[in-house]
Amino acid sequence: MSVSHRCALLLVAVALILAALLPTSSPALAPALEKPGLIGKVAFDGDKPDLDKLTKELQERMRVKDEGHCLAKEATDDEKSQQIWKIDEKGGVANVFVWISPLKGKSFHIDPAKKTWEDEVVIDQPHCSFTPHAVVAFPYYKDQAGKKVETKQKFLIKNTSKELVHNTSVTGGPNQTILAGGAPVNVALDPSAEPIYIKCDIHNWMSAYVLVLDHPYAAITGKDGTFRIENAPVGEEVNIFAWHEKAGYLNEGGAKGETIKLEATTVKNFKCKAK
Ligand SMILES: [Cu+2]
Repeated sequence: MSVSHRCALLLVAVALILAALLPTSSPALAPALEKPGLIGKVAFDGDKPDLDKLTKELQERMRVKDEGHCLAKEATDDEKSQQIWKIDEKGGVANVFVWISPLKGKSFHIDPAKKTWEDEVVIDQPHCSFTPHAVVAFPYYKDQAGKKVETKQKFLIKNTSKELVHNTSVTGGPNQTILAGGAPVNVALDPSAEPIYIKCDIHNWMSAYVLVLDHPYAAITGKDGTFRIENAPVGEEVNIFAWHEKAGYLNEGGAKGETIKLEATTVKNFKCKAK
């Protein structure tokens, strides 16, 4: 074989290897993946809501109720902005819950050695917004014998404000006044089909959401709209859900979920429209 033939064969081989390595879905939409898992992005689709108007309306309510604390210099811009829509300049939608569930009659095998969950999930109210606005809790799961196993994860709602009193009301959970710097409320909830609404009865614009699951396969989109669920059960068919507090379900099938098969790396993107 001539040198030029060998070079040509080598080039073809390199091209084939590169083609095999490149993912078929759009990699630009997905965050970097350290371990195998489920990744993707939620992107806004259509005309964006008037976020400045929503923020102005919120700040007016804050000003009337308690300007000094709610609009304090120390409060972050995020706390002083409308909480419903967090959309970045590239259309990434934050605070979207993405999770999976086993198909009917099946269950996930949870391996505590592959721990991805936090020991403590905390929502604070340092001024007049809950922060963070959206969290996932994983209080317990069932082992292969069907026995309930506590993860010992704590879900706390606290009030580190200097002077504000908040009344934390969790749908189906505690409804409790927390004084400034007071003892955190320990929230124990059972797994729910969709995120649970949390509000403050004193500042009635304050809202947050918690999704409670009996497995750890859930994520909340970050500022750029991307999410990552690590250690999801590869090879299994599952139902996937994506849910935004205003737009509702973004997946096909709505509350029933959208069935997908999990590969070693699965890219699943969603579009989100204003309602
Ligand atoms: Cu409050």
